[in-house]
Amino acid sequence: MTSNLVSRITGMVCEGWSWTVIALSIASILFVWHEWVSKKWKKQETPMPPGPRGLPFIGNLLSLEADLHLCFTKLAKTYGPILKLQLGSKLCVVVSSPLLVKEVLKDQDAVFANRSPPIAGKTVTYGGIDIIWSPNGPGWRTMRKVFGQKLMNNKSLDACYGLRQQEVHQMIREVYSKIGTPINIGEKMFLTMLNLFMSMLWGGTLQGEEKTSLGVEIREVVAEMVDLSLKTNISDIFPVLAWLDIQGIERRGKKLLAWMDRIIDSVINQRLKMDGEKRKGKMEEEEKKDFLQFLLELQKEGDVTTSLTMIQLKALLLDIIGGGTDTTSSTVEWVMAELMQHPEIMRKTQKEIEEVVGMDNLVEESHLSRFSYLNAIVKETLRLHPVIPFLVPHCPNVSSTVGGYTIPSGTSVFINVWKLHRDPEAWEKPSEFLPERFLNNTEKYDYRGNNFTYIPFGSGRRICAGIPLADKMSMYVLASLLHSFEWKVPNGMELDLAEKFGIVLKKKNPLVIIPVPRLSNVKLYM
Ligand code: HEM
Ligand SMILES: *[C@@H]1O[C@H](CO)[C@@H](O)[C@H](O)[C@H]1NC(C)=O
Ligand SMILES: *[C@@H]1O[C@H](CO)[C@@H](O)[C@H](O)[C@H]1NC(C)=O
Ligand SMILES: *[C@@H]1O[C@H](CO)[C@@H](O)[C@H](O)[C@H]1NC(C)=O
Ligand SMILES: *[C@@H]1O[C@H](CO)[C@@H](O)[C@H](O)[C@H]1NC(C)=O
Ligand SMILES: CC(=O)N[C@H]1CO[C@H](CO)[C@@H](O)[C@@H]1O
Repeated sequence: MTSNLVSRITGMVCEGWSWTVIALSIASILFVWHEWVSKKWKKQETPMPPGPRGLPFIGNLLSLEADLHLCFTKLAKTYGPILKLQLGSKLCVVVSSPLLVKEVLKDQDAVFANRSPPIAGKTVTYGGIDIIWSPNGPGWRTMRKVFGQKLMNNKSLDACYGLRQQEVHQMIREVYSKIGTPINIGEKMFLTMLNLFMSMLWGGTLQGEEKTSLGVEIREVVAEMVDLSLKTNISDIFPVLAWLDIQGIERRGKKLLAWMDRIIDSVINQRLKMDGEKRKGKMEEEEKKDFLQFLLELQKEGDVTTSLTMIQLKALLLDIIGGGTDTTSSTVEWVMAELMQHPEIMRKTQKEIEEVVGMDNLVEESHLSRFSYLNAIVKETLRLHPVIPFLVPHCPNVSSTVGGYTIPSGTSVFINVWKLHRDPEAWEKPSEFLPERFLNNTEKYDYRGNNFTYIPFGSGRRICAGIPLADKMSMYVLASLLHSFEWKVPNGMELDLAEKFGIVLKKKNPLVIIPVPRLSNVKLYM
């Protein structure tokens, strides 16, 4: 009886328990449901950016035009300053107003300072461990630090001035030998800049025959790498298919890297051998120092905050060639093209150079800071023709919000610099070439990306790492071309400024013009 009662009571208690459990379960389900619904609502509060409707699977792939900068600008007219495009399974967002660009490159700089490297880029840079493609992390920070503090400072740059001077004089000699015949300026500048970089990187080692033959080999590899990276690549858009490597981009990239790697290895080994011999022989003298020398000395010091692995060192050398050659040579070509269209501006800058240098000398780098008009011309040229028109795409490492829209992590974010630079709200007569607008505004518009209406080198922590060198090299080469020669248009040739989109914004039709000597002292050309 008692046991019966006990069991009844425990039964009731248990029943009570089970009711509690059920009630609790219902409550928690309601709670989870509520959370889910409110999250959904929250999601609707920050929707994805607007954009053209795409087809299933391929997205907006077919609606893109070849000239992406024009296409993006047109789309921005319809969808506003932030819009999305689905390219296969890749989500891209294009941002094109100063305010939103500031949100990406300044307010949320750390989050957006990552990359989503294309397969070709990754393959030719030892798996994307270089400065350009590394994510925002310790490896990237060390390499940037070494690059910025050890290579791009005044002392290191001055130490290899002799190497630059030698190459610029060589260029003047070569142009002089072509007097009266048409020269393809873009092609000539590409070779000039490549020679300049190779000289600065490891030119201290190589002389004569060896230098020439290595130059030819590297030129071929770099040209092929550039060519490869301009290919639209199916694997990037459909990563599912990447393992097939349908276009052979990965295979070709690997072959090119192996080739380049062999060249760099042989240069480094030669340098290490030379150093050993030198230490055995005479005391080390302060001679023309190149970048390789700086980097190897840094490694010998063994400071942990600046020590690179050998593979990082090699990737850095490759970045300098890859990031510097095409950009600086295209800049020079665009400046020359604009000056050919504006003879009065050409005359005015030649007069400025003449007043500083005279007619009995060649231009030296120490003159550059006094060419304020030429400086304004380069700035205005980079405004109208920013040679990297969308920056290198940025990529958020976490889902974030820009302009009230959600940008999922892993999205490729394109900054439409081309459009910012022609925004009628920021620029008077935006499509006219008026270098004067930069003359009295040196602190307002520099290359540091402080004003989001003018960012030819980007802004924030991912800003171009080579600005001091880019500035020096393009000014030095330009001033030399303008001081030593007059330039004429070949008979029957039309000048134009049509643009062709690529990672680097190039002239659609190459600038071909004829040099005429300007200096009376022929010895200066020898
Ligand atoms: C007129 C010439 C040049 C222009 C217009 C230019 C422009 C740029 C731009 C727009 C970026 C991307 C910035 C971003 O992603 O937000 C960049 C990155 C970079 N540039 Fe340049 N550049 C030039 C010359 C050079 C030179 C001469 C070098 C090397 C000596 C160089 C080295 C680099 C490197 C290493 C990066 C990657 C930085 C990073 O991702 O952290 N650039 N450049
Ligand atoms: C994203 O980057 C930021 C800034 O570097 C960092 O604080 C954060 O931990 C990163 N988040 C993830 C998920 O990696
Ligand atoms: C490097 O030189 C330039 C001009 O020659 C000068 O404006 C700049 O302040 C110098 N930078 C440093 C860190 O000395
Ligand atoms: C940036 O330049 C624009 C003119 O183009 C000017 O109105 C604006 O005040 C500048 N912003 C800053 C922060 O200097
Ligand atoms: C720039 O300033 C100088 C004097 O400082 C003046 O003569 C010149 O007219 C100004 N140029 C422009 C475009 O404002
Ligand atoms: C659209 C696109 O992502 N294109 C990439 C395809 O791959 C090449 C190299 O193979 C990249 O450089 C392109 O950016």
